[in-house]
Amino acid sequence: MKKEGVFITFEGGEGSGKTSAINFVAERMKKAGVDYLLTMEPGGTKIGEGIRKILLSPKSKGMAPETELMLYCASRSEHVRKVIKPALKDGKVVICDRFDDATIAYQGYGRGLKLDDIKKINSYVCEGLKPDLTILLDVDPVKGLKRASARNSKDGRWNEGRFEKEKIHFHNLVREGYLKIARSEKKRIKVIDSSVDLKKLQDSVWREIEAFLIQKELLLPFKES
Ligand code: Z5A
Repeated sequence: MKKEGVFITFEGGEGSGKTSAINFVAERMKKAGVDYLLTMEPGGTKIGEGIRKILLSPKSKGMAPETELMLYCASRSEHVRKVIKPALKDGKVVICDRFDDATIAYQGYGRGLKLDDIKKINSYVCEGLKPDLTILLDVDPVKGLKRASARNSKDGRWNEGRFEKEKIHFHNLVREGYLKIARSEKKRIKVIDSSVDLKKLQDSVWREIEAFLIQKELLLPFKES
């Protein structure tokens, strides 16, 4: 029987460097022959992609926070059952750009919905699945939003999403929320300062992931020849 895989999530505010760090980690894992799957939330399935469009569209301005919560969780329900659990069963290292901590940080600390309600819904939706390791990239939202906006202009993504349009106060609440979650789960969540330059950030992230994969016997320790 195949050994169960591991579930690694990336969290952090807008422009904190999740995508850049995940792509770097994927390159390293590919070179090392690790069997991995990259995925993201909201999204990761056909239904999830449809929900993502609704959630991030500026046309959804004014959506009730409770509706927003249910849509993120509906996307997650599909994702857990159809993609994440089967991949873990198949022995893969699953790397997911945002997961349940994002709902606590954004809909809980950011929008002010009750944390206990969110935890109950998350637990129902995830059927007990929790990340084995979470990398939280922490950066001042002013800096993160500047990076995201520079990237959007470069890529021709002129239309900012619904969350990028939120006031800085909202992004500060989300950041504080993430840091509170991290303080309560120090073993699972590794906080990495993402205000440093990109190369430094990618190296720090890889060091955490490499150590974790070696500990789980999914990667052989590198030996100098
Ligand atoms: N959301 C929610 O509310 N509830 C939930 O349950 C879930 C999500 C799951 C998804 O948006 C939104 O949904 C998200 C939270 C909410 N909204 N917000 N805010 P998304 O998937 O479209 O976007 P995102 O997750 O926020 O990611 P992002 O904006 O694409 O940022 P990123 O992936 O963290 O950053 P990046 O693309 O790697 O970097 C951005 C740019 O900065 C890029 O040009 C990089 O080259 C540059 N960069 C990155 N790091 C550095 C450093 N260290 N130095 C210099 N430049 C850097």
